[in-house]
Amino acid sequence: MKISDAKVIICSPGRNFVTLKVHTDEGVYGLGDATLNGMEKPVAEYLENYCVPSLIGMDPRNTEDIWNFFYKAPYWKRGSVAMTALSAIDMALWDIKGKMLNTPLYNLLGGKSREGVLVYCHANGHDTEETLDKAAQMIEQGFRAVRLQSGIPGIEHTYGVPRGNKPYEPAEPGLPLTEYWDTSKYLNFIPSLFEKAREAFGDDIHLLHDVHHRCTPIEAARLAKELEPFHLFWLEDPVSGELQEGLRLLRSHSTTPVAIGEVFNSIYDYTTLITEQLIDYIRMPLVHGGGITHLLKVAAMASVYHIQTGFHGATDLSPVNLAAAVHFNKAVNNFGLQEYMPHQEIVNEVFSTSYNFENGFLFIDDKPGIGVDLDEKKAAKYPYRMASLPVNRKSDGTMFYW
Ligand code: KDG
Ligand code: MG
Repeated sequence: MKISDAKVIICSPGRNFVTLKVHTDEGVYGLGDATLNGMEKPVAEYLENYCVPSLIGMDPRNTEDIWNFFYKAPYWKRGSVAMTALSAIDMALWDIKGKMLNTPLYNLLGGKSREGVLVYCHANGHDTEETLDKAAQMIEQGFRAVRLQSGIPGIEHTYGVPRGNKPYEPAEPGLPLTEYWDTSKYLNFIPSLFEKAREAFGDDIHLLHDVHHRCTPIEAARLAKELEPFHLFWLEDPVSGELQEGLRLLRSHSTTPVAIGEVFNSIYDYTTLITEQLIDYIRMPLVHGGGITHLLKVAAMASVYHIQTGFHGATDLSPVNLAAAVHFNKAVNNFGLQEYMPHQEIVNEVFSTSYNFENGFLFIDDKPGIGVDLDEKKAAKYPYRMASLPVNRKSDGTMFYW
């Protein structure tokens, strides 16, 4: 069996998605998500100009060797662009494997550890009242875990809170906008949001919060400590995780669980965090972290240290990634929680999916492989539109971290 062709499809039903479609000489094809928000074209170029020429002629069943061909063998390795491209290749090959063996992906990863995958949704409001109203609506819809993000008094616009009544979308058309940030205003406000949320929703609902890497280690330690009475399911990206040792400070001050790594792309980003048990959940998603082959290894290493999966799953990751993540989480023993924000309705015109939400959980059907398809004619109706994530400056103008 040989790979006969591989095509990169970029479409923009409501937002940009990059999909790799790998064809074989036996007529079976597989899909992989290659979407990297704001950097869609570089991934597409990397795939088309570097990966696809080598991929053609390879035996798609050799997922391990092909993964290492694109990771270990190149002199220049890693980075978000290259790893997203590799993730897409890997996902597409596992999709083909499932279709060839006529079995859903989760069966190839160890079978069922559970039927449904617990998910969390987003409640994003301009202020406390709106955030809690949205959380109440989500709980009404059946969600058992809700992430709360709110506008901060004194900060003009807070990342992740939709402008006006637009749907959630952190990338804006064109070049990056500048947003301004004030950590002390943020730190003074957030504990009160969670205090009110616990008063409103009681103790049974899981509450989460994303810091988006905005704190220094000592600021993050203060926040995690002040949030302790409200028993968060996790505090996400409290610091920039690239300084893994920075997490030691937070850990020594607080028992608030920590999730890190949606911007990571290798097991080597996690070694200190995992082996020193400085985190509780790995956020690195299949689409940016080297696909199923690599995440199986990261999850296995994490499980030795009692750390669970908590994959990134915002709407800028395509339905192909989400479906693959549900299979993965259904299978691995150390699944923790999956992020789930339903895509806009228009996305379903292009992608037909295999998962459904019920009572706080995502379920996946038993279609072979990943179970998602893409209608190329419909995709062509929605051409790529340039959009970028914002950049951040402190209120005095200093360029700031993501
Ligand atoms: O493209 C970036 C977004 O996916 C990200 O900022 C959303 O932080 C996010 C999250 O946790 O979903
Ligand atoms: Mg995040």
